[in-house]
Amino acid sequence: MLHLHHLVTSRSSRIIWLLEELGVKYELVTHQRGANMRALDDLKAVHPLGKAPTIVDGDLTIVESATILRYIAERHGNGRFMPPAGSDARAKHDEWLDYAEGSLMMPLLMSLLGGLGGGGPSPVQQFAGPEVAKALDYVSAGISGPYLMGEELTLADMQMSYCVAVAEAGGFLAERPALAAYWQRLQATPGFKRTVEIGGPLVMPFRR
Ligand SMILES: N[C@@H](CCC(=O)N[C@@H](CS)C(=O)NCC(=O)O)C(=O)O
Repeated sequence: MLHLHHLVTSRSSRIIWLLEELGVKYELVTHQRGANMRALDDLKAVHPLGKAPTIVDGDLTIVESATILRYIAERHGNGRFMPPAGSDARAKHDEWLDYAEGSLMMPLLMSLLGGLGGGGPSPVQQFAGPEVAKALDYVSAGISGPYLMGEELTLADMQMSYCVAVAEAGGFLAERPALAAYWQRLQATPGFKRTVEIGGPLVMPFRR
C-alpha cells in the first residue's frame, strides 16, 4: 500500500488532497516538527533529505510535491486532474505545477522568514520583496476561472494551495483580491476540507 509521509503544517497536505480526491487507499504516516521547525530524524529514516512530502509506493520512494502529484495521478488516477498529455492546456498546467516550487516558494519564504527579527525590512526582504510581488501578481492574473486552469480543479490548484496559504499567512493577499477569492474557493471545496480534517492546517499562525 502507498505510504504518505506527512509533516504537520506542511506541503504534504497537497498529496492528501489528491489521494482523497482519487479515493486511493493509502496509509498516512504523520511526523512532527522539532523546536526549530525542522523535521525530526524519523523522516530522515524514510529518505535522506528528511523532507515532506515523501511517498513510498512498493519499491519506489520519491520526494517533491509536483513529482508526487504527477506520479499518483498517472499511476493511480488514470491521468485525472491533468489536461491530456501533449495539449497546450497540459503545457500551461505543468507550468503552474512547476512554477509553485521552482520560482514562487523561495522568494515567498525568504520574505516571510527574513522578517522574523522585526525592526523594518531586512536586506533579505528587500531582495525578495519585489520578486514575491511579481510572482503573486503573475499567479493572480493567471487564474482563468474558478480554478487556475478554468472550470476544472487540477493538480496545479492542489500544488498552489500551499503557496497561497503561506502567502495569506504573510499578509500578501490583502492587496490581491483575485488571489484571496481563489484561495477562498479552494478552501470551500469538499476535497480541501477533507484534507484539513485529515492532515490539519497547512500553515501555522505566523507572527508578523
Ligand atoms: N520542493 C519540495 C520542498 C519540500 C520541503 O521543504 N518540505 C518541508 C515541509 S513544507 C520540510 O520537509 N521541512 C522539514 C525540514 O526541512 O526539516 C516539495 O515541494 O516537496
